[in-house]
Amino acid sequence: MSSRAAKFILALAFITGLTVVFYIISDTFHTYRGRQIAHLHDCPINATQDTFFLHSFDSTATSAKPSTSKANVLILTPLKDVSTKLPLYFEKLSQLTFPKEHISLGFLVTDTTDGTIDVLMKEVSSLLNNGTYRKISVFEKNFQYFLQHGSRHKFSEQVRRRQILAKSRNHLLFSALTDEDWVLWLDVDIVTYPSTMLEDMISYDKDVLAANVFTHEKSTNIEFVYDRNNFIETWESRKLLTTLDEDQILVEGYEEISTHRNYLGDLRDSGSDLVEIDGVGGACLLVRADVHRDGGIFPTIPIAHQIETEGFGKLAKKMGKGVYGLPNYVVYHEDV
Ligand SMILES: Nc1nc2c(ncn2[C@@H]2O[C@H](COP(=O)(O)OP(=O)(O)O)[C@@H](O)[C@H]2O)c(=O)[nH]1
Ligand SMILES: [Mg+2]
Repeated sequence: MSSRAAKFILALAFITGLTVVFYIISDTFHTYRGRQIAHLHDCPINATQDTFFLHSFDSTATSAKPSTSKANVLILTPLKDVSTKLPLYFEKLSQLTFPKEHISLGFLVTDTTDGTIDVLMKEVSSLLNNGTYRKISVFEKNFQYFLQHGSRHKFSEQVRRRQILAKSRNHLLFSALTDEDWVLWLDVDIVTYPSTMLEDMISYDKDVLAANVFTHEKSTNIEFVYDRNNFIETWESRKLLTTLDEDQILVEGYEEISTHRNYLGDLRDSGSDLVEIDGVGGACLLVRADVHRDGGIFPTIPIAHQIETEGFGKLAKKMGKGVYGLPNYVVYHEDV
């Protein structure tokens, strides 16, 4: 064989090799982009070759690009028996003006008895076909905790209910968060919010930021504060805290226990645009993703006498993070 022919064959082999490597890399990248659905059936997800890649948090410089529309946001919603609520939830999401290619969605379905998973999979499948969002992940995790929907606000059920919800949020967070800059916790039954909500809330550039959640009474249409987990400690409430047993857990909005706190809801139209708060609700809550990565989870045992989202607020403060609420940025829970 002439040396020219040998060089030609060598060059051809080199180009073929490069093409194969390129396809492997692009396929890995596509799989990582994750337009796929994972189920979490009480078993660990194994790392496969498909998910093996290096992502440097230093090179993304998460804190340097928080307020740009190039930031990536993960919207997380825990779900339980909400098949009838999903269509409106997805319709509202579709109206967000934040670029969809920078929005990931994550769901965790628990102990469902009403076909929530089937409805969710149908909604998600049509979104995947349209290639609308950056990534969509669906997980299922059952706790064998069944409660009549109408009994969910009974005082006696609160600690158990909130512990399960805390576990659900943690499982969802640990499973869905990858490289995003922000996490928006959004309950499925938050039915009215501005389409610019992500841009608006991110622009405050706070570690933890709660919108003010109101609702209407069904029969009278009277508006009132829904989420009392967005609270501010007072002199009196701090005094009460010093009298409690170490493992005693407080919950808001029950006449069985008066906590003496002030609520974000009551500061609406007070003239302040942004206030520091102590406890947070998870109905509509923006969190800098690094707060979660630094250790901010939803406690199932009391942190400063609080669990779940209020416990997260307390924990974030103890971690030195800024925890704020927006008195005049009102979103609405479905009528009650
Ligand atoms: N995965 C999961 N989601 C839950 C559970 N309980 C409630 N949810 C969801 O968590 C969010 C808040 O629950 P909800 O009952 O509306 O709380 P409330 O409005 O504060 O009474 C909603 O999106 C529910 O569908 C649970 O045990 N597991
Ligand atoms: Mg609700």
